[in-house]
Amino acid sequence: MQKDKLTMAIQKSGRLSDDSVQLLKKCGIRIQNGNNKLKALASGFPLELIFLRDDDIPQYVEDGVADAGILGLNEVLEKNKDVDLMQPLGFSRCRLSVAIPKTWDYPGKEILNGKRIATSYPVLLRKFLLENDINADIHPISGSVEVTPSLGLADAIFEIVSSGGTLLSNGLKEVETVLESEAVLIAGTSLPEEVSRLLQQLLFRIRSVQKAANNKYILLNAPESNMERIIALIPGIKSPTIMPLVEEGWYSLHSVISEDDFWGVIDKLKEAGAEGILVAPIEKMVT
Ligand code: PRT
Ligand code: ZN
Repeated sequence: MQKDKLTMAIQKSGRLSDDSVQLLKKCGIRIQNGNNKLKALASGFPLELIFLRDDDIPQYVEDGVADAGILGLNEVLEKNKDVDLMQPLGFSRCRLSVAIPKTWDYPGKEILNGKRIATSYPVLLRKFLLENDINADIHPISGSVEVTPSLGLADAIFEIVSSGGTLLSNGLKEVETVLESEAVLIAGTSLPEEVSRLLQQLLFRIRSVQKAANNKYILLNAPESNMERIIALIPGIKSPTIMPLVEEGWYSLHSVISEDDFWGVIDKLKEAGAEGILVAPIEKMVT
């Protein structure tokens, strides 16, 4: 039977859940019966959701029970299943780092030789140690990794760090960042054609939402004499829209500007004589 829906696994409850649902919402997709069940149908897109622990998502996608899934890159790489990485999603950013007691000196990675390192990411830690020719003991542990050095169970740890607060309150310091992670969309490696087409449609919506979040709509008034200089600063998607003002020799310019360039460009626009600068968010951006 031909599949007429995309089946996607998202985290049932945890750090990724709300942002995953919010992302779908921004793509015009709503979940009909909440996440208190194992499955839910979505409206606004032919999508069925399965709610799982993030650890289980790569296996479900590899097995084809789910066509796609949303989870942290850290977990995807740790599980090392046969899945395709389709799209970084920009939320749940964190890093996977080595941390040691803050009283230790840290001349370099080599001091990890002979040490016991506790982690909930043994696969990624083993890879890091091998790549750096370090011979250390890996202590796999599933939670509260940060307390293991003070309990005498480990010398160092390899764990997720976000604000760094947990390390600090456990007397540890971060010494090596091994992986920068964020939520990603993964997919099965051999999806049926119809499902693959639906996945591309969903990716198109996600990328439009992401582009919009990275750009702002800008409106300003500019004197005719400086028009070329101002256009060069905010060239927009194709070119800016220019409309004459009632006041002779003045124009209104509408364009799009990247969030990253924003403050640098605003100063230059003012120097070039721009006035009445308005900046507005963009909800969706299709280019
Ligand atoms: O139940 P389930 O298995 O689904 O969830 P989980 O408990 O395994 O995962 P969850 O919900 O805690 O995290 C899901 C994903 O969020 C992770 O795989 C990461 O990709 C991402 N993420 C982002 C984080 C953090 N930030 C984070 N701060 N995951 C965990 N932490 C923990 C970390 O383990 C450490 O104990 O927070 C502590 C450090 O935080 P700071 O801010 O004190 O540095
Ligand atoms: Zn988990």
